[in-house]
Amino acid sequence: MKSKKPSSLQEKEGVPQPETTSKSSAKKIQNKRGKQPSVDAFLEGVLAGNIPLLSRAITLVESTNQNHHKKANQILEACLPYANQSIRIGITGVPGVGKSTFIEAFGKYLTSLGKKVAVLAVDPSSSINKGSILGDKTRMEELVTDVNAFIRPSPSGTSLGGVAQKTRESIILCEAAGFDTILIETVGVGQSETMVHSMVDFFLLLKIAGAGDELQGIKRGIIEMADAIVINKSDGDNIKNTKLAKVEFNRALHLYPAKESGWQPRVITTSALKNTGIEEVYKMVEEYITFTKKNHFFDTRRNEQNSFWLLSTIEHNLKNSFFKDKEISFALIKEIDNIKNGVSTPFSAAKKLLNLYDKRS
Ligand SMILES: Nc1nc2c(ncn2[C@@H]2O[C@H](COP(=O)(O)OP(=O)(O)O)[C@@H](O)[C@H]2O)c(=O)[nH]1
Ligand SMILES: [Mg+2]
Repeated sequence: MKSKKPSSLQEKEGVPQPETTSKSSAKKIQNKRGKQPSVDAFLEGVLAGNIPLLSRAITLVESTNQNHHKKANQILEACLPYANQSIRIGITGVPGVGKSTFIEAFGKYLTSLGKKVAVLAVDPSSSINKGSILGDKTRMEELVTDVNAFIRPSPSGTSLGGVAQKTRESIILCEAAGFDTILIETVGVGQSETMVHSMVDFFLLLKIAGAGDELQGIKRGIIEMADAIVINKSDGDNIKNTKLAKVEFNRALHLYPAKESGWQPRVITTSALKNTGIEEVYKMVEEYITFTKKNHFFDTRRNEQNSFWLLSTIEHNLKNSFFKDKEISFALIKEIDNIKNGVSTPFSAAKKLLNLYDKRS
């Protein structure tokens, strides 16, 4: 939504604005925020763990405005030397399984150990169903107010790849801001688990006990990615069922090929609501980190992930810069016509356009 009046709220253009913003409170925020800080000021703020500045840096990352992008990239680059020092944990599971409640319990446990926890999300549905973010925050009532926790809802975007890219970049900012544990929530929709898996050290699948065949309805690929299956809602009348499910999952997991990490995935029962099993999950994650650091899988995988990020960022940026170029767009339309009229082939047209792009850049 574009504002016609000039605004001192610099990150407005290219950032989806809530429709219900009250004009007077918007004015107050604008006055408070003033002009957009410089890259150096952003860096200083992020490194000092300044939450408002961290949030604004993430907003720049999420923005579709080219100027914001440029600045975001400069901030990210400057933050890189300070990133990479955290443990990144991915949490997936179908809606209603208790991810947000689990993150509240797990996050609170982590901050009680003196850790700083950032909660990010990759939720391709959240841009359509914005209400879910609000629901999540109310499930994280205590974590939201915890000074050692930072919760950021899923960025909106048209493509899952775009959403994931923004979350990846936000990880770097959060790490530079001193967050040592990054939790990334995702729903079992589309390929979002694969995306999250490509940016975390430990991948946790949340489940609830079903009736009978526990593996039914779970995509095989997700089980293969999981380093642990946590059967949640193990409380009240459900304890017996979760115990049975645990036995069955353990048996099933042994049928899967060994993981590259050498880690044997575990099954743990929890009640996020009653706060049981949470410590056990953390101890397991710690054990995994020690294990994979010792056998060098941890670093190998991070390096692989970094190469993947590098390549996908190049791809993303090249594509953007190519298609956003006005001269290219004009020439592209012409070439499409040429192909239609049999004057040119797709290959020679592509070559011509790429040559034109080369000359311009
Ligand atoms: N009994 C019980 N209910 C839970 C537990 N964890 C979550 N819930 C409930 O399950 C519902 C969905 O939880 P939520 O955290 O929003 O799930 P999400 O959609 O996966 O994020 C809520 O009503 C929670 O109170 C648990 O351990 N035990
Ligand atoms: Mg949730």
